[in-house]
Amino acid sequence: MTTAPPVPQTTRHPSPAGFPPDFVWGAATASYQIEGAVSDDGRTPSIWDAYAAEPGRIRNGDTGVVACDHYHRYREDVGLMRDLGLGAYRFSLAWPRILPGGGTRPNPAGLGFYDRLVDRLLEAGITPWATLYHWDLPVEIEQAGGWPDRATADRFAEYAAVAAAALGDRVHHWITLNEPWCSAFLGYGSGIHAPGRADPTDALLASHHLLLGHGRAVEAIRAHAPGSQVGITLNLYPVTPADDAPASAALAHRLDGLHNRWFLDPVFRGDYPVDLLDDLDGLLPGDWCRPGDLAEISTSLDFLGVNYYTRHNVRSSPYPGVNAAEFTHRGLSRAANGWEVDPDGLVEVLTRVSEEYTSLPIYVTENGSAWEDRVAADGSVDDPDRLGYLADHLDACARAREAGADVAGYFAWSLLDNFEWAEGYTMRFGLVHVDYASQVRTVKASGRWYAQFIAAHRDGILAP
Ligand code: IFM
Repeated sequence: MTTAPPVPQTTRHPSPAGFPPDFVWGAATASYQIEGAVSDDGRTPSIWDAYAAEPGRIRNGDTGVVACDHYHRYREDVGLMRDLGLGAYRFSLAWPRILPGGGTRPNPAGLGFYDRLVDRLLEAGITPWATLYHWDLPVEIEQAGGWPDRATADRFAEYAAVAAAALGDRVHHWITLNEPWCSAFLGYGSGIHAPGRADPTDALLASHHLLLGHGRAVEAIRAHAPGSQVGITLNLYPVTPADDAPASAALAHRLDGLHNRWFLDPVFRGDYPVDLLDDLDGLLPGDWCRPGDLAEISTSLDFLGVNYYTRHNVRSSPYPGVNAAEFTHRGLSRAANGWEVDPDGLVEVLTRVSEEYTSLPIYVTENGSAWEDRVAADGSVDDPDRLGYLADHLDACARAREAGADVAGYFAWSLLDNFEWAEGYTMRFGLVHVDYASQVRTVKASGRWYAQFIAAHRDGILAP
């Protein structure tokens, strides 16, 4: 990275001085999205292997069979992180590598990969942040009922104990779940994510059991990796009415309930939102939430992880059912996947969480954008839109800090271009471009800018 870093083409120019000396600068990935090597060293299929193999599920029939081949190229990838100056790397563990077949017997070869990765990170001076569940449930556990089945919370706690016992001597930052809203509502509600089931009761039960598993996993991590920092990552959105109609305001409140409060309230207040419980009456069986569940779910944490991408603007429409909500846009620029670029929404989310829910440190554990990158003849990738998005959202973090939110770190999504779930390889979020045919990595202009920003922050701290 010797060429001059680019200048963000954006109205906002965040200053490294807007962040405290111990601010954590990172990037994030997830196992199925980058690792490949789906049959190596005893790994068995997850629900994403099964789902991706079903015709018509994923754009272009893409799968994670090879992905970024990170399983074999992790040394090179850690080298890229070191060159970028990252202080932390957030990755996820593949459950079926560690406990193949959804069983209880740890797989030394699967754990060995994460051993090597963690050791390499530490040698490079990069702090490992491990996420236990970024969506790769072993297929056998899905066949036994999956997340709608309460027993899956127990399986998850067992897995957490194994992972923490194996890695907890070196991994001191743990995230239990990534975006349980997606696991529950996309995986079991709309079916556009694995395992592809579409039943509202299953989705709600899945959400409760994911949260129960989270609470139990926190305790398992604390038992096996004492002294660790433990948190959960939620994907949060401001939900804003798009017009002045009272029905739109009511709809926005309801969707805010399903997206945000359904997870924030039980984790931080030990209760589900009453308005939603009224709304969902009849969808849930009588014993879905048992005595003691909410106490487990609201066990104390060390931090909250927030993933932020965009805002939901919604207005009420005259149509019934799911069509009653019409999602609109504010006329802001839109990324390749259609998501509006709305950094003010990040300020709103961070300040809301810190004012209404928790005084714990908040880490932005994912934030990023997909654009149609072009590789120039000289091999470089100039990505001014991603760079502008990054600069604007770092500025949003600084603004949220000024407003009083304890934003303690930022992880760009993503380190590498990768398998974007139902969109396959069509959406590129990386700071580093991946040529999937050759597996050549190229740091994009946004990555070079991020490296420069991190270095300027460090140099500001070191300056006398
Ligand atoms: O790629 C995903 C990631 O796995 C979870 N959060 C959102 C990202 C972009 O869609």
